Amino acid sequence: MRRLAILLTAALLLGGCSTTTTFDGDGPKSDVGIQLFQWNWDSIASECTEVLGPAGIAWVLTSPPQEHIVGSPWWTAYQPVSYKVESRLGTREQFESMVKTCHEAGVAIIVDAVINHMTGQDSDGFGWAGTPFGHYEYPGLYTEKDFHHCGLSESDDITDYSSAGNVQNCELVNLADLATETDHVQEQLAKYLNDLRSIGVDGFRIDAAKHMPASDVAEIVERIDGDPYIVQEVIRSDGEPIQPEDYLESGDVFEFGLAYQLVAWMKTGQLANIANVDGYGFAPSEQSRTFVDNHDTERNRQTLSYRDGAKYQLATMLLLASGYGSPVLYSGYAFTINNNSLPVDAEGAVTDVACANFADFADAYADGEWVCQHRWPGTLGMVGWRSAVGSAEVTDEWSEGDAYAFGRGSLGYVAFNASDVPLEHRFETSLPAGEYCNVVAAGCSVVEVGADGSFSVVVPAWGAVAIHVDSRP
Ligand code: ARE
Ligand code: CA
Repeated sequence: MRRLAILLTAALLLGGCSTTTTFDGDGPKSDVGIQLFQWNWDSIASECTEVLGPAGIAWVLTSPPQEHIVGSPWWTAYQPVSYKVESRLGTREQFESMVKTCHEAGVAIIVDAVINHMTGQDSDGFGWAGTPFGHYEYPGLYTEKDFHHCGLSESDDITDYSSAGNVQNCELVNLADLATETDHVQEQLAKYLNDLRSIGVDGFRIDAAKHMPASDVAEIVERIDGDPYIVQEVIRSDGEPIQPEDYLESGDVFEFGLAYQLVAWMKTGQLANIANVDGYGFAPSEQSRTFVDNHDTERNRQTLSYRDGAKYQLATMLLLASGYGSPVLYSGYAFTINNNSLPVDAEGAVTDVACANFADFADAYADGEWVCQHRWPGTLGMVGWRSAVGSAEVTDEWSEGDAYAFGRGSLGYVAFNASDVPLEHRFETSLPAGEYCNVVAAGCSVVEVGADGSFSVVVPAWGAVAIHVDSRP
């Protein structure tokens, strides 16, 4: 697996960001992924065709596709009842059709794999597809003996994140904890993941990886057919014995540390820190998946989110411009209360996505409205910018106060302004003279680069101006 991960990374690095990856789908791609949180399969399929493929986005991370408990909150998806590909996001047929459509659009499919646990339900019930289950009984899959009972607290729940044994053998919020070290459990998990592979799934997010020993994850990943892409959720928290670095053998990791730093940098205006992340103790760049927010952090408010409007957009643009790691965008629905607002029909199935119209960052979103922040002009513009500059070195760096700007050689230049006041400045660049489009503004607003490579522009408050050689009027 390590070799495969390195091969994929090498493919990305060698050709820079605009390389064709080793994923099944063909076509020009960036190294950028996107989490489409709780988007149903039909909606993901059309987004691949209409937006993601044309924008050069490499892959979509879907919400968990397996049968789950019945109930209204979004998090029912994280309580597996069986491994039938049948959920409120769609049927197996719809899932298959999504994979095919996305591949045709050149977009790979990465699935959120919930493999640490089953449900957290103390009473028996039936899953979304009608399968009966008990807390420690899943017909045809698992019985009592296949679960951990850590015996370290009265409820068997995790009580101490400073103890690896507690974190890995006790129950995460009452979720029946699979004995992932056993042959039987690993075999059932491999059957599920290989079923998805047979449909064409390109890779997996390993949910709650921290709650399984890295060696268990490695053994499970080893059982997956072919060369799936792997990205693991191991939340970085100070003082804990289990850290993302422990899991690099099985694949990439999400770097939560950078998401937290982005909040700090947006406050202090120290955007230039992104160019020098060496001292922060982040995962190695080539195995780090960077992000501004995900479905958990937009709820626990530990990161920026769509609610932060222009600041959120600025952080996303900064991440997309950075050579550290590979970004994963996030797109979900508006909510005020964690458990509420997922738009569903009378049966509880998630309805098709209709994106909110984007006019202004000051816009408020009604609960249940699909924000579609990935369609904001700054985000799509910077995905294109990232593809255009590839692996070119950072040049012509400039920073003053809350502003920060840099070029990527003769291919592109970007200026950020993390303040309430517009910034007028003449930027020195290594770009060829001529007219360029500011790709982060809607339409093409023209920027004129002079014979000496400089251009003068007003960078909006909490905004950016970005130009590159592939986007000229
Ligand atoms: C729900 C209810 C619970 C109930 C349970 C069982 O909220 O009250 O007991 O069901 O019935 C999601 C939701 C949970 C939900 C769960 C199951 O967020 O609220 O529980 O689904 O339906 C830790 C883990 C990390 C995990 C976060 C949330 O380490 O892996 O907690 N993140 C993933 C997903 C979640 C998902 C799960 C795992 C479970 O992204 O969306 O939960 O599949 C420190 C530590 C972190 C720790 C964090 C929070 O920062 O360093 O490791 O994260 O605290 O405790
Ligand atoms: Ca566990």
